[in-house]
Amino acid sequence: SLKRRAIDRLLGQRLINPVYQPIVSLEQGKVFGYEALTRTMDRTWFTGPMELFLFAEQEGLTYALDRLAREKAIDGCMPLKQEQKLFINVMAQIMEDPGFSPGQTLSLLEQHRLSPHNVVFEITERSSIADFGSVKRALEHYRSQGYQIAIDDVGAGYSSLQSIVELRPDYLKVDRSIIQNIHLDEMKEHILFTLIQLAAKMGISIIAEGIELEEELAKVRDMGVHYAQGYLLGRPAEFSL
Ligand code: G
Ligand code: G
Ligand code: NA
Repeated sequence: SLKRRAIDRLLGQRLINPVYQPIVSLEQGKVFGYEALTRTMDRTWFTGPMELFLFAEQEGLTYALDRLAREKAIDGCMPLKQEQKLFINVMAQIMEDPGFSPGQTLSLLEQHRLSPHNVVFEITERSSIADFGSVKRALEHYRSQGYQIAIDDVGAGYSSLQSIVELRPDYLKVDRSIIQNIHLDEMKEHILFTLIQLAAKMGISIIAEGIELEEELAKVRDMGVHYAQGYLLGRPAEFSL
């Protein structure tokens, strides 16, 4: 089909660009790192990353697209400081694939004078994880090389408490649906409070996503959240030197 040809062209000519959104340390008031978000140059066929990744999955091209997105994310992150982290989205299914190897990632990092210590793999569960054992083994392997792990969209979608328990991530990214208007909603506050307590017991840091209002920022800071991300703190943008 025409759409299939469009994605083949996109992959062949590497027609994606990452943008980067800051993640701020609330304790230090500094940029802790950036999340890389894929943007497509082919806006005719693919309006955004969701549509692109969904179609790639249907066509059996998840692995190829994931690898391209990861390489582009590292290539475009030149001004990252040694102490900052680059958060890269990876779908959980990719981790189950024995072909997924951060080997190419490593040499690309070295070309930019970065190391696995600069990288956090942000795991998104678009569907539930079929085989926790294999994902766990993969993550333990990456972690032994210095990579860190975040679980994305906690409190929404397919994200499960099981993945927190089984995968022992370094960060939980609490979904925007919980953060939005948290200063007005006691139930949301209870949920975040519970996640903060759980995370503290497990040695996990919390990242609050989708902060748009000063009131939301003040609330999560008062509650003891470590890191925050959202339009109030910075929109996704290309790095400019
Ligand atoms: O930036 P935006 O709101 O358009 O992103 C929409 C969704 O696409 C987000 O949930 C984000 O996690 C996902 N996404 C963006 N870039 C990537 C990527 O490089 N890899 C994967 N797997 N998902 C991505
Ligand atoms: O999958 P993940 O939760 O990482 O999704 C990130 C998506 O959320 C990106 O598409 C990004 O553009 C979007 N985003 C980031 N900050 C905000 C925000 O403050 N408000 C809204 N509405 N979207 C945001
Ligand atoms: Na994400």
